[in-house]
Amino acid sequence: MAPVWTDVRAVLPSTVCEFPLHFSEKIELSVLKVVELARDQLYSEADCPASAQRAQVIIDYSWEKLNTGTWRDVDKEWRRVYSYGCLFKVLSLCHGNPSQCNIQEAIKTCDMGLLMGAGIMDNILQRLVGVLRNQVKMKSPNKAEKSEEPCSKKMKVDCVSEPVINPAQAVPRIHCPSLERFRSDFLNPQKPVIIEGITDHWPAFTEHPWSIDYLRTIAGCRTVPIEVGSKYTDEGWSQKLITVNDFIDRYIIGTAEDGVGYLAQHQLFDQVPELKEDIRFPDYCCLGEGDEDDITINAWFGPGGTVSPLHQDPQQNFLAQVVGRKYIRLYSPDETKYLYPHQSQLLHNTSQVEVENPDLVMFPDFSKASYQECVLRPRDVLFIPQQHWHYVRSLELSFSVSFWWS
Ligand SMILES: O=C(O)CCC(=O)C(=O)O
Repeated sequence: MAPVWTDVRAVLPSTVCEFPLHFSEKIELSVLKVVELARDQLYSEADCPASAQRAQVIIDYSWEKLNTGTWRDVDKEWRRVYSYGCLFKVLSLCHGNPSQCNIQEAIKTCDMGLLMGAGIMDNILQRLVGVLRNQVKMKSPNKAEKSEEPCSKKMKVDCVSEPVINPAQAVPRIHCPSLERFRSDFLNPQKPVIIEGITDHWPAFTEHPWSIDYLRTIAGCRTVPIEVGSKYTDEGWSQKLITVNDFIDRYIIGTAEDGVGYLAQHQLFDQVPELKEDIRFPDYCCLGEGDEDDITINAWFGPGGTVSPLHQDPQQNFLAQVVGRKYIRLYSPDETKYLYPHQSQLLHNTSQVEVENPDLVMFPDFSKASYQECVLRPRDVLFIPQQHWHYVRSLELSFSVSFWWS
C-alpha cells in the first residue's frame, strides 16, 4: 500500500461494525442509503475503497441544506452528513498514490468539513489533517518573499507613526497583579487595564516566535475564513475561504485589489492546535464563573490598517498582543448615549461613528463621550470589561489573541 493511504487508512475504524452511522429521522432514507454504501465500500472493495462521485453527491445534497434559510436554523444532522461527505471525498483523494495537488485538496476538504460540518467520529477530519499535513511539501518562497530583507524588516515597511496618547486618558498599566488585586481594582469596578509581564513565558514569544514563516509552516495549507473590506460595517465588506498561504501572499505581503484582509475568527485555534499550544489562558480567567472550556479564543491576524469599528461584546475580554502594535479606544457603557449604535438588530452592538474621523454633524454628541486610549504592544494584555465599547486599528502587521470569558 502507498504510504499516504496506509496512514490515512489507520485513522479509520478497523471494521465496518466500528464505523458508526447514526442519524435522526430528519435525514431522508435515500441519503442515508448513499452514506451507508460509501461506508461499506471502504471495507469491501480494496482496489477502489472510495468513490469520488458518491462522496460528491453527499456533499452537494447536504450543502444545499446548509445553505437554505439562516445558518442558525440549519439542523446539525445535515452538518454531520456534510462532514461524512467530506470524509469520503478525502478518502477518495488519498487512495493510491495521491499527487501533492490531491493531498492539498484533501486538506481543504477536511477544513471545509471542520468549518461547515459538525463533529463526527472523534474529530476524524482533524486527525486526518494531522496525517496529511506531514505529506505536504513546503512551497518554495514566491518572488515577494525572495527579497534579501528578513521578515521583521518587511513588517516594518508598512508601519505608521504611533498616535500620541493623552496621559489623562491613557489606560493604566500594571505589572503582574495578584488575583486579589486584579479582582478588587479592575474586575469588580469593571475598569480597563493593561497587564504587563504575564505572557513572557508563552511559547509564542520564546520557542516559536510567531512570524510569517512560522505561520506558513504550521498553518499555511489550512483553509480559513477571512474578512475582506476595510471594516465590517462597510458596504463592500465580505467573507471568503482561503488558505493561510494565500492570505499571506495576497493580503499581508502583496497588495490585494479587493481591500484589507483580516483573519479574525475563533476556529483557528481548534483547527491548528499547534498555535493554541503557543499561548496560555491568563490566570485571571479563573475569577470568572466558567471553566477553561467556556473561554472563547479568537485570532486577529492582519496587515497594518485593519480596523474593528467601535463595538461592545457581552463577555469580559483579555486582548493579548503577540505581533505588532494596535491603537485602541475604550468607552464605558455609560457613554452609550453618545455613541449612536446602529438601529438594526444585527449591528446594535456597533457604533455608527468613525472613531478617528467622526462626522460631528450627523453625530454631534459623540464629542461629549469620554474615553480611554492606548497603544497595545507585543506581550501586553488589555483587560476590556464586558460591554465596554472598543475600537481597534492595527498600526502594522499584527497578530492578537483575545480570550472572552465570563
Ligand atoms: O483586534 C481587533 O481588531 C478586535 C478585537 C476585538 O474586538 C475583541 O477582542 O473583542
